[in-house]
Amino acid sequence: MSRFSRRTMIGAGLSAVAGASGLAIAGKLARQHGLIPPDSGGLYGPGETLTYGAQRLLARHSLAREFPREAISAAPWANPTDPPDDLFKRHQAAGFANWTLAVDGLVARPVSLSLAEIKSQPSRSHITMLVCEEGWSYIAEWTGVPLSHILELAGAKPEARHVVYFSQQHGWWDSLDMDEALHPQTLIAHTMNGQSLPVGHGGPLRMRVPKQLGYKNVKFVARLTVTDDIRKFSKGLGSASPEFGYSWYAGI
Ligand SMILES: Nc1nc2c(c(=O)[nH]1)N[C@H]1C(S)=C(S)[C@@H](COP(=O)(O)O)O[C@H]1N2
Ligand SMILES: [Mo]
Repeated sequence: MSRFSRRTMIGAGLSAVAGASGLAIAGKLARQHGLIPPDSGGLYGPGETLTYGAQRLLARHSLAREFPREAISAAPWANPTDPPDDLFKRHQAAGFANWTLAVDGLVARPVSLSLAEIKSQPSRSHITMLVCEEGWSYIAEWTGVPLSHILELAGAKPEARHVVYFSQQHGWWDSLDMDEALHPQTLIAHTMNGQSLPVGHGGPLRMRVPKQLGYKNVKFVARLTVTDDIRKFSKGLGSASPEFGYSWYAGI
């Protein structure tokens, strides 16, 4: 049986058993295939497992829709964020010349890359929609370094299971599984519509993961940690978002 039809069957199986004999069985099937999201406990846990499991089996290698240049939103409105702290303001005043992206954890070569070094890496662009769960969305051209390239540069180890990313803004962090981290459209974005990424949209560096909702697209990213144990971060839910009731997996 081909990989694809096998996946389709497992995915269809997940949805079917969810309806027929309850979420417990779907959860068991998902577990057998290693498809348990970090926020699988609690009231919404079985539903989270089902969504994540079915999506990862059926759609893991699909691309987010890319749009023609004419579709770029004229004046994208930046979602409000808390006012930046003093350290951020100092970086901003220095034109982010001293901004660094640290890469550590399960890597052969921990690195700390300056913004200039990031900008000199091979880049990729895509015109995609940023989708906020609260309804406001916009289309922009994003340019950045594929996260896969950064992981290769640092030498992510084979036992890596998640990439955790931290904002310089207190309280904002999230994670991706390795499939999503290595997805060709997942970028550490430094440029938006051909200009340095504005602070309002997360400059100087943000995670741009078009296959997930807006909140996974963390702004002001300063550190990446590669791990085989996502549960040891904070409350063990894989991100700050589930601590506030949002799903860890926010695939679209
Ligand atoms: N550090 C940080 N990252 C963040 C946020 C934030 O408040 N702080 N908001 C998130 C949410 S909820 C959304 S929808 C998008 C909004 O991105 P935009 O301002 O480019 O529209 O950024 C996400 N990343
Ligand atoms: Mo959002």
